[in-house]
Amino acid sequence: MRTPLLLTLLAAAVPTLSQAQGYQEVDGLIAIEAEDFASQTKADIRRWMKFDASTPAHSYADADVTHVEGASGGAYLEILPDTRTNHDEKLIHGENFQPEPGKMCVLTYPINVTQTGRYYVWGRAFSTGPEDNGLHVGLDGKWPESGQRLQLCQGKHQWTWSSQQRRPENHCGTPFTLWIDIEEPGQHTLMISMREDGFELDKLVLSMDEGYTPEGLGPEATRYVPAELPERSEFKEISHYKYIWKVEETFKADEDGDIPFYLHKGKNAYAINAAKVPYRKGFARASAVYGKKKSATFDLVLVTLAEIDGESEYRVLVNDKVIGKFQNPETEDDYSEAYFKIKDVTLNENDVISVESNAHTNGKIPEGDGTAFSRGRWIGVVLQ
Ligand SMILES: [Ca+2]
Ligand SMILES: [Ca+2]
Ligand SMILES: [Ca+2]
Ligand SMILES: [Ca+2]
Repeated sequence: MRTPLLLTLLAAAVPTLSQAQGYQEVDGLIAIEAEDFASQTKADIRRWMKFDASTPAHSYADADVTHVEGASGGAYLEILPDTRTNHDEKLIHGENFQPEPGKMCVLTYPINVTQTGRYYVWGRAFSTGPEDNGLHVGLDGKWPESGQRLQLCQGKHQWTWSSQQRRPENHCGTPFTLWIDIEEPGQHTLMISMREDGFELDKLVLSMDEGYTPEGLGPEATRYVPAELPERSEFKEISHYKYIWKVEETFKADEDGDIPFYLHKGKNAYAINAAKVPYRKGFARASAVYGKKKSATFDLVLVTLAEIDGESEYRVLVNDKVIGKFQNPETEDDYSEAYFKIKDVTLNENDVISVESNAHTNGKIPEGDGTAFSRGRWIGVVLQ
């Protein structure tokens, strides 16, 4: 029986990939959209929140407006609420300030690297005050000193790149002083965590090149994009099976009969050469042996190819006894698969399953002095 149209459409849909695809190092560089993180934890006191053009106004403490304009990918993150925006507001460790990395607002990003070594970490941030410009960076659950206290001093009130570490002797940091060392190739987890609330992060760049400074929106995110997977090209509407017996692999065409099958290689189908007039009268046959298997009961599905030239007939036999007769439907889609199910077929060891088909013309397609013939094509038998 043909699967209803709706099911056919559903079956053709390809499931989408999960959102968190991860990032790939390309020529010593990894670029990450901050808002496309894989996970956020330790977010009960402060939280990274995503802002884009569709974000409604929020009701958390905050000293500045949103800065979607100029954000890479049209989105960024901010840690809210922001209750320390200047030196007059109380500094509360573990609430609006967190000197220790990995304690608050921890985000993860899966990254894959082929090149090992030192990666300078750049953040693209928007700072509007002295207390919204610190961040910690870690790797694989560890927070090395070299990744702590990313600091932005210059470039206030605009999206600005920084790879500067805040140090006791230099609060504003100096360029190229914040980095992560990656010692093993392969999969890692980049992590960031809060130092100061109100921090706004748009993008991260990890670069092995010490002379490299991102500009503007920075390089395009180096997302890991997996290769296309092949979709199934035959037995398309078979939703489940125990065995698929393809003609070429399993069915032996009968060589003693008057009408032989040949293998139509392009379609992996058995077919009758209906160009030969004697082959237009009668059935060709091919058989398969169930083999040394336990007796079992299946739904058997014969899979044929419908043809525009005619509606071939089919017969399915077990040990020479006919158990099903079918005729292809009319079609305008040449070689589209048709499915004929016989329920509850019990097969025993060494039973012989045969399929027969014939050539047929529906008189619609002119050819030479007459009309074209379908070739009784079929591609196999499915046992469910
Ligand atoms: Ca804000
Ligand atoms: Ca703050
Ligand atoms: Ca802010
Ligand atoms: Ca962004």
